[in-house]
Amino acid sequence: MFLVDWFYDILATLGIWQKEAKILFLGLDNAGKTTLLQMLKDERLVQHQPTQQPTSEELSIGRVNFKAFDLGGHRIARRIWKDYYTQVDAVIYLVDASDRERFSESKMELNALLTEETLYKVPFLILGNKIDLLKAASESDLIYELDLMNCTTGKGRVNIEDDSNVRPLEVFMCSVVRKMGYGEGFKWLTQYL
Ligand SMILES: Nc1nc2c(ncn2[C@@H]2O[C@H](COP(=O)(O)OP(=O)(O)O)[C@@H](O)[C@H]2O)c(=O)[nH]1
Ligand SMILES: [Mg+2]
Repeated sequence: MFLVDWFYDILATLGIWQKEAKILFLGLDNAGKTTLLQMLKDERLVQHQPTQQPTSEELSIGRVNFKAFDLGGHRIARRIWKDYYTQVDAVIYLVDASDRERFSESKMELNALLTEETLYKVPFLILGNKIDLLKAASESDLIYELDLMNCTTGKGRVNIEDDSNVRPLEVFMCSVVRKMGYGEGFKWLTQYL
């Protein structure tokens, strides 16, 4: 699954509805958010808006706007993305799967997001990044470490009723630098945009 497929998918999906989308990239520093944004930027003809805050970055592809923020320790950033995500359409949460020492910190930040009222029912794509590294956790390990055993809603096409109170959430393992895994995740996400 190449990024380009996802790109046309998302534009097709959004184009039909004439809809703009705001997608947040969140996660601890060092998770790979900047690298992923850079990847999206370099692979396509896109505009890159210079970032105003040192802890955030922004990118637009068509009518889809991506913003990335570092969580954990960056309390100023929190205020900024809270303003932004009153109308966010999806959250892509990155975790460094090779950094076991920070799993609990990442879990805390993720849990804070999942219980955030303004993000109620917003789809979450969790990316377990850096699986090219030997010490990277497996998908089931990561689901356990992040306490998501009862939260995942299923890969593939899963219809979730609007009135069901269920938030689409899945975990996909990836390696941003190897360009693998995240395309599947994006594709999964587009069905909920
Ligand atoms: N081995 C490996 N390193 C990665 C991967 N993705 C990002 N990195 C590295 O992780 C570090 C932090 O990445 P960065 O994108 O700056 O993380 P951010 O703080 O979330 O924006 C950088 O040195 C990246 O090169 C990956 O898939 N595998
Ligand atoms: Mg960064």
